[in-house]
Amino acid sequence: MTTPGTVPSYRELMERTDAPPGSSWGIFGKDDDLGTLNFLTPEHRIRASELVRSGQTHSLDLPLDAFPQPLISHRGALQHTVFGLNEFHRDDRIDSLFPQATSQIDGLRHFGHPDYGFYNGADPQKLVAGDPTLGVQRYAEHGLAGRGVLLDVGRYLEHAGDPIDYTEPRSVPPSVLDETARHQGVSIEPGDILMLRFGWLGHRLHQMKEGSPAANGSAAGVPLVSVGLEQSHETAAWLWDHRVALAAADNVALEVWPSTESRLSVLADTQGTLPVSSHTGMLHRILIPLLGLAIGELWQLDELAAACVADGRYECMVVAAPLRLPGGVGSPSNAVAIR
Ligand code: UVW
Repeated sequence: MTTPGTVPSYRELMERTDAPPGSSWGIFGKDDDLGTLNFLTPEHRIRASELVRSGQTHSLDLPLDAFPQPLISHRGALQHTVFGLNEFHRDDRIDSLFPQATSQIDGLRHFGHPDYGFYNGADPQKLVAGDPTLGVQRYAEHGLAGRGVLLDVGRYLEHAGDPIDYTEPRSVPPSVLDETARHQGVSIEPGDILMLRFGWLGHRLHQMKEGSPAANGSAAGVPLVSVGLEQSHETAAWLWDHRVALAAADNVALEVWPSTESRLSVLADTQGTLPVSSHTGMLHRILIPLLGLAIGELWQLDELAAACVADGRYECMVVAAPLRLPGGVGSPSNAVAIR
């Protein structure tokens, strides 16, 4: 197993001939199914625990029923039934739970690369219910706790006189992440849980409260648009070279959505063997199957951001408890920041 200090750079990954170029396959072991969570070691957890000062906690999850009209149309609203076996007892059941309908963590079977397949060459036949291969349960088993760093990109861009227009897709290049970190006086360390606040979710929730049809996104026939990370190898390099263990954001896909302006293409696109879809050009196709990056989406970061702004401290301990669902594709994140 490679230790974080000895992992190759993204440039070196791109030069690989023993595995797909740009992939981390085999770097953490030939049968690895944890990916970048390998960067989160016991030493990191101990260091993260030392960041706890006030003991104040901030939930990073939305309520499970936050979107009665789904943001992504195929991920419908859950049905929650509460029943009792007698007058003095209650039990409950959830039907139609789409684990990625609200604040979530994407596991490593969520995306494959059209030319190279799934992370570490996993057999796609095994990526079914009942088989644990690349399942999100691995994150639960490994334990997801470490140093969280918040980059408040939305606030920084506002300060820089270039505020985000949430009605447009906007690509945020890695240079803006560097500028934000510099502005906040914080650095990204190997094994970090990176949290990017664009302000998108707060805007969305506000729209929902106001009853705007745009708030229901694709469910209302309104195109879903979101600010997010630029779809480029430079972004992938930035995340990998910083040894980010998990990258989460308060938007719908971590990256900009939709991916219509993306420069990323795969051989299958250019050879015409893959129909154009909403996944064409997505950074997900590099981050998850090639790098093995754990991704968080729709994380609720506004409250945490307010606390960080108040005392100028943008690092904390983050603990997340994804479901131990064997073969799960994604999971509610169940994440909490402790400061
Ligand atoms: C999108 O495809 C928008 O994001 P995800 O499937 O990762 O939730």
